[in-house]
Amino acid sequence: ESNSLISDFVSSLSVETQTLQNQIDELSTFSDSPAPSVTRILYSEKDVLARRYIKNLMGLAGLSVREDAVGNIFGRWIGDEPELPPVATGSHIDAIPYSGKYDGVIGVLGAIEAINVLKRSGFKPKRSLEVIMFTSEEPTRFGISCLGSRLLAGIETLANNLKSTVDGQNISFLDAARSAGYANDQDDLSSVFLKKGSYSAFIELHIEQGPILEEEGISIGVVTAIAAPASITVDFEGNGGHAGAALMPTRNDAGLAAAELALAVEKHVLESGSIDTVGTVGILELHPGAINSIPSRSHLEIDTRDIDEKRRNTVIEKTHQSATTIANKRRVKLSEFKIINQDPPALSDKLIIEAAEAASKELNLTYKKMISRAYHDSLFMARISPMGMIFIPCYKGYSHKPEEFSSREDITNGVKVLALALAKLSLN
Ligand code: HGY
Ligand code: MN
Ligand code: MN
Ligand code: MN
Repeated sequence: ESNSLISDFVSSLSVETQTLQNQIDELSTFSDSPAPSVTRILYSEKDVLARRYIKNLMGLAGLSVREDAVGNIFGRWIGDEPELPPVATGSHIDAIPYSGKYDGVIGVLGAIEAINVLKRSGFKPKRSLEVIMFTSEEPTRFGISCLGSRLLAGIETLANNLKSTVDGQNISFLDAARSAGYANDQDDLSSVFLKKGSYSAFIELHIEQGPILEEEGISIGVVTAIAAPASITVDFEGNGGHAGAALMPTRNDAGLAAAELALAVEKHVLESGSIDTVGTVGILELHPGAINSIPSRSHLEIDTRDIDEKRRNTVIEKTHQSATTIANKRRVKLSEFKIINQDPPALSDKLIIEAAEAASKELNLTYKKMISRAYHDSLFMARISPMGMIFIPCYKGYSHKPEEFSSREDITNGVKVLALALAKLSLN
């Protein structure tokens, strides 16, 4: 009896794919770089327009909308037992420079559509269902990844540091937040903190940002763990000088120190002995940046991750040693070696993994358990709630570049699995 009920319910789930695709396309127009790339930086005018777009869709879905002091946006579908901790889902819509239009967006627009799918099917939630649009998952403006979800997870040091944090144009975090209409009445951001147990489950839908699902022809990824991310900023200082007149033995070239450290990062990552260790120098700036002026200052930002936290920390230690050795050898000053974040990995909750697996099976979709090498807001939601993630394939695993793409079919599958998993978790 219940099996046929379930199969009737499952077959009643219908996604308005064209509408969702139109929304993905429309949201991507709120960008500071030309299509097909997307650039949407925290609290920028395009970010504010995109936020308004999301709030409007939440309203149309019948959700009650609230925003917190840093602009995390919550859309809640009140359930029959509203006093129980709700089930939450969500992701981010900020986009790093010249990236794509699916990273994060699938987990926000797709989540709102999953709510609409359930409403259209006549489903009645027991636990309320809440869609969260997290503020600033990307580190672009203030150098801090998952800023909104770190605050929701109650990270005090971050709340304090943000009072004195400025961006590359020397605009303070609080001024930037206020320019977007947030943080008006307070410097104290602890109002953002959520208590542990605020949600009975948090599950995020996201593109894989890797090639595995597409290569293996599998429709759904059920994430079992999220790799441990870390980021470091480094500054070197030398004398600089004239590119023609300063002879080589007299130089202390901050640019070459940076170049040597970048290669040292690659060396320390490769000597970890595991394919799961990665390291990237995505930012390398030289001052004054003139062809005929020896760099007097250099600034690098290093991103290193591993599913094994100890191995990742070894890379950080070795990189610090190399920075000191290189500075001495080249007679430059290591004026900054600052670890911005050094986070542990997070494990998904068994019950949420099971809900995503059961949903995939009932929808006759192939699925695979896998780790997430990219970080997500789920990494920090895991500190205050049982966490899980659902992946959909993306073209050649491309992400953080304009060629990022997921097919309508894969997006539809992901939204259906999310809707069914949310229904199961809501009735728990
Ligand atoms: O970098 C990351 O892992 C995420 O996509 N921002
Ligand atoms: Mn990203
Ligand atoms: Mn993302
Ligand atoms: Mn610096």
